[in-house]
Amino acid sequence: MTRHFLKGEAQARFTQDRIDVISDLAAMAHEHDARFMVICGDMFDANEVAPQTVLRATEKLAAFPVPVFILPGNHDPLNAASVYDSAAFAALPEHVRVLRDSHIHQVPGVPGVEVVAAPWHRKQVLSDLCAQMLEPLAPVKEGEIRIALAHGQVSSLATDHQHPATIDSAVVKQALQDGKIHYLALGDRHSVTDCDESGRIWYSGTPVATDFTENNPNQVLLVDASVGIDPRAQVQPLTVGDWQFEQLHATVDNVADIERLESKLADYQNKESVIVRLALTGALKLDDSAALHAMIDAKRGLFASLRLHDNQSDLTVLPESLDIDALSLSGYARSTWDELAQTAQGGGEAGVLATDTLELFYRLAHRQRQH
Ligand SMILES: [Mn+2]
Repeated sequence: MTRHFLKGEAQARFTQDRIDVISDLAAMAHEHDARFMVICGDMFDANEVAPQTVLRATEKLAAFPVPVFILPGNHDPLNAASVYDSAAFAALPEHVRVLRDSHIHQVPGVPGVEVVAAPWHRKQVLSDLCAQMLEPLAPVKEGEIRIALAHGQVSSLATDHQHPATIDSAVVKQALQDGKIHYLALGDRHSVTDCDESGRIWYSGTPVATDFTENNPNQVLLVDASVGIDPRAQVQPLTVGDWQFEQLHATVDNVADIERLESKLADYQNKESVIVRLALTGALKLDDSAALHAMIDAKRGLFASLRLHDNQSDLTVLPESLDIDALSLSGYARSTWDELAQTAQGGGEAGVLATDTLELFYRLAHRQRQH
């Protein structure tokens, strides 16, 4: 997954961590004595993912200590270009299974437990694949357990109820009541979400955070069905990933505000895996604005990414507020400064440009004086 705000080593680390999480999950499966794992779609961002990523991911899947079931989602559907038809997947051992149809699959080594799935065959679908999977199912035999896997928006949470691919919650609830399935594992939403009071319909979120919009990312769900999944599955979110996407809102009007922001930034742990987007509002004197930008520049290297979010920031710089004599400018530099200051006070597009130039000028002159 390429993130435009991640440069060089941070991007490489992010990509590798998203692969390494498979090994972390394997260790957790072992630690918690999980009997199998399900991945509910969008394991890959796209079918056109780098071959290196596929190779590295499949090698880790091959080493997984328990069976793994993979559901193709809308980002990695089973179309003509499917990543799941690549040589790397063809070479995987039997215990890693891509769910290509809605047949019932017994879980190897776990008698009486089965999975059934609704894979995506194209990027866009125009029907409720989950309802289609559930419809023909007979009730599960006494004492057996059936876990269903589906991908997409569920109607109880959907903002777009009219979309034909929306998973109808009522149909799922009926299937649970009829004993056709015991639990629906959902993918697509990157936030851990308990979708129903029955506690048997969950999104597991994403094991590694990928965006600012996610709630509860970096999780995986441990679902305990061993004591009979009725009346309520025991679902325990476990933390796995450690990437953080943080949008930091702050008002900065003076030096004290800048110091407060600096100490907030200092408080982050594992900064190399934290992506910060600053949404700043305020009116700063020119020298304070220069100090703010110098502070951000100085901290930037600590973080995976640290930048001002232009769309959500509203910083006004007050060029006339600067005590120019403090800079001891003279001659050509002084006359250039005065000219820029005049343009800045004229406002408009030229004024904004002149203010930016003054700020840069100030930072350079200030730095010069410190040396
Ligand atoms: Mn999806």
